[in-house]
Amino acid sequence: MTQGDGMREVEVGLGQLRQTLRAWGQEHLLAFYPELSPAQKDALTAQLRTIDWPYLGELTETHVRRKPDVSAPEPIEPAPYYPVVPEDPEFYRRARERGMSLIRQGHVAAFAVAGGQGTRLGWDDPKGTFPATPIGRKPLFQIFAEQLRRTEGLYEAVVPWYIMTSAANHAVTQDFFEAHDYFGLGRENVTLFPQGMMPSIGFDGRLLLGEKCALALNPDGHGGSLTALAKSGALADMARRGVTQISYFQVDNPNVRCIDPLFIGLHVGDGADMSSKMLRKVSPKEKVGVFCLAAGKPCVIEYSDMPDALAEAEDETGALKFGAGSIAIHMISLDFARRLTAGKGERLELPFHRAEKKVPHIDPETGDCVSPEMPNAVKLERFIFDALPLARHSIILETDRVEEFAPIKNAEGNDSPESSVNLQIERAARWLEANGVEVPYRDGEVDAVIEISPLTALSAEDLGNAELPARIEPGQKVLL
Ligand code: UD2
Repeated sequence: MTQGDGMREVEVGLGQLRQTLRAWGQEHLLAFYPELSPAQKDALTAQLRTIDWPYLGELTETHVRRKPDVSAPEPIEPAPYYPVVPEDPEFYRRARERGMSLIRQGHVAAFAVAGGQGTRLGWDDPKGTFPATPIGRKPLFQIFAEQLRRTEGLYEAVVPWYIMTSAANHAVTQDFFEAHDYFGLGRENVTLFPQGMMPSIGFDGRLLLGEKCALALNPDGHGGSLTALAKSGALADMARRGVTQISYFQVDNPNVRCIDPLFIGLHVGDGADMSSKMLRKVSPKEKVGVFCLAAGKPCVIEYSDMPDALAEAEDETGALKFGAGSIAIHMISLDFARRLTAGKGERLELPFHRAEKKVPHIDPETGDCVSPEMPNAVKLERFIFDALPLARHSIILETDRVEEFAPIKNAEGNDSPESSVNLQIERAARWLEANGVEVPYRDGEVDAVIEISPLTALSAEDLGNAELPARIEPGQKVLL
């Protein structure tokens, strides 16, 4: 093919593209085309050609021009769950054994979603690199990696780890793992892949240019992780390794038990497709989704969509009626993930949620960079918990807040680095006390700074194998 032919082909292609854009009211996206370099022209047209315009047009109608209906489904009831204190300890013991056996046979993989933008925390690097522990200041990724290393040692099995990043943080995350030699897990057992992106849509239905040669995009939500697992080849890799169960968690919670034999055992024993951990909400307004049964099907209603009347309703004991908070920890069977993603690509049947955001963009008339002070666009995201109603069976396991939930989301106050450190110390103190170690308290708070490495213990029970002091002195710093 001569250069001239090639050029003509590009121009013809461009004419068609322009027509398509015009038909969808998006011709402004080519406003700066004439002034772009050849490489930029290619990049922009390639990006625009990947868009499924009829689908996006439909979403714009239902989610941007109109607001999707987020009223609570009816009839709605609280979802049943396995309590943290077992009614039948023998049942839990057998479940734990089952979980342990699955880990030992290499049937369990870990999966962290780490594609979020971490804006609230004010940490520009990937959230997983945030120094989270009280003394060692270990990054979140290292905490999870060390948990997996200890699990692998205890069970003499590999636990492959999959990490979903986003276009914005993939390269930095990859470099971080390289620089730390994959924290000793073996690079062949750690797979990083970026999640999908969605165009951010202006309130008038027009897409925004992030640069003159590129759309403004946003990550497609952790619900996009199912598609990303499939597209990246991670599901196929799991199948090749004999993995049958995926242990899903968020990057922001240093106390998460990445691999929990009891949870795995209950989920598999009940033949569940997808299961969840929950804890009792501390207040009606706590920012966690709530597990419900909607017309008999399990679902999570996100905190922002929960009507006050339901959030505040009490049961006959005076406890919150809808008090089962989701802490975004799930078991997902590989079969279920494959079923949901088979042949569907972007049309995964999880709904999109609308979030109104301030999206910086290029003004198509003036070419100026605009940083809006008020929300100007809709970001569309999918949530992983919307897969729950699609599961043929699903269980919920209650857990203990101190044991498993110390999230880092905000720069200060609730769910901040400081509140997380306090919870990590409280948990470490509990584990020590469970093993007969005396821990000092002042005004009801642990009067020491204690950190237990995941390489030392994964639970109070596991800590029993370590060499421990008889007591901790007031004000002491203890790193075990
Ligand atoms: C999430 C849950 C909330 C509760 C809480 C517990 C949602 C919508 N809400 O609230 O119900 O369970 O967590 O801590 O999930 N992420 C991606 N890609 C994305 C978006 C997010 O990987 O496109 C990851 C992100 O890196 C983080 C996690 O998902 O690990 C949570 O995201 P979030 O901070 O947006 O959710 P949050 O804290 O409002």
